[in-house]
Amino acid sequence: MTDTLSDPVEQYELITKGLQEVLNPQIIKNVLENEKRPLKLYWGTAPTGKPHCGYFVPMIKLAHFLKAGCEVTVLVADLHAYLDNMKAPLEVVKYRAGYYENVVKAILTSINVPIEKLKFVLGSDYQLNPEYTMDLFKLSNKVGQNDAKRAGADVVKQVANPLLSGLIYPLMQALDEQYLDVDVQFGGVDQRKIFVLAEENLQSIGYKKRAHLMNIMIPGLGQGGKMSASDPNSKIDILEEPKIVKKKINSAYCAPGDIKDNGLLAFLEHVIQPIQSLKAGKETFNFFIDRPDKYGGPITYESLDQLKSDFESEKLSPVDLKSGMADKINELLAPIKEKFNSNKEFQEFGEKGYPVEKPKEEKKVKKVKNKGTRYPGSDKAPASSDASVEKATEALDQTKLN
Ligand code: STL
Repeated sequence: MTDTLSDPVEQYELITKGLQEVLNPQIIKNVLENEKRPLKLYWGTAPTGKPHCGYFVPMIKLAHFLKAGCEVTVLVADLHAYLDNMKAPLEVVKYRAGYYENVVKAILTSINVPIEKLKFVLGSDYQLNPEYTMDLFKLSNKVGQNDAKRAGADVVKQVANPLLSGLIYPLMQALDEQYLDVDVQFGGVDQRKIFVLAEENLQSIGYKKRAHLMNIMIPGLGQGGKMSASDPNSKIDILEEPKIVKKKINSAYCAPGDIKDNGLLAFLEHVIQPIQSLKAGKETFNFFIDRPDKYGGPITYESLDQLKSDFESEKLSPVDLKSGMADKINELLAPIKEKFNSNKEFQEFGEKGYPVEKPKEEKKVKKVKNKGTRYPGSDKAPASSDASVEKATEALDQTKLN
């Protein structure tokens, strides 16, 4: 795993392997082929809720970037976590940032990726400097409110009464490319609109346009696919207990014979297979299912296509797929949990970053009697305002995140 590639064509191939989209590939090719220097690249993450198994996906790409000889920076965007509707309140954000750094390092180490060359930067370490502030003001005189709002639409939590912070967020993310001195920013395809905003505006304040690399978003465990902060069953925490992993996998949506809308098969394809291939140094797949004898007995798949085709023809049942998946995920999480258990600082970041709240009394949402629209004093139709429902849902979401 320590050997890095030196041929520009091979490097480009590995850098872009498995991605959904590449914007401005010529910027990358120029660095590799003409400037002949290591490509500088960063991935940003905002330390909000606890990281879940979806984090394996960008980690696999960080492994590729390092193997391709890139200079890789991980930005722990603490101020962004605060600017996103205060998902991370200021009192806890520095612990969450420490927690995220430990999680990223633990995941990478668990999949045999050397992390000595990986650089970690905390957003607030440079984003509060006067030069950065001045650039933010300059950019705020170039980008319109509507464009800034649209850029953040897929990333910043959308609420009834949007805060100004949601407009600052994308502008700062654009500036980060300059201040982290990179050629490329990498992120999920949910970042696309912010990436385009950066491409369209950095030059107006005298900085160069960067290339952008985008990963696919993997679906969650529920039907219809998305991992959702407010549905704990849709995702598995990086430090989840084996029993809970089993329970969540067992309740995952997994229709017999349907290989399309299936979060488990997607996880096999986009996480398990790439990790096994990374570790082996060649394309590999190995998946053991401890199937009861009466259903055909234990089986090992050495090809994902074979597994999928058996699932599609219902030779492999959801129950058996789930049992193999739960074992595999627990195997994946075991070394990460070991790191956590043997590292006092990591534990402290977890406790202080995500303090366990005393069970709160159910918040009472004031019921408004539906008197219709024609009683004295009524000005509008709605009996219960959308805003109050939004607020109540938000309060619930927040409790789950914390
Ligand atoms: C999230 C979840 C996630 C990634 C991000 C935020 C990215 C944040 C970010 C902030 C500043 C940057 C780059 C990226 O410069 O998976 O809530």
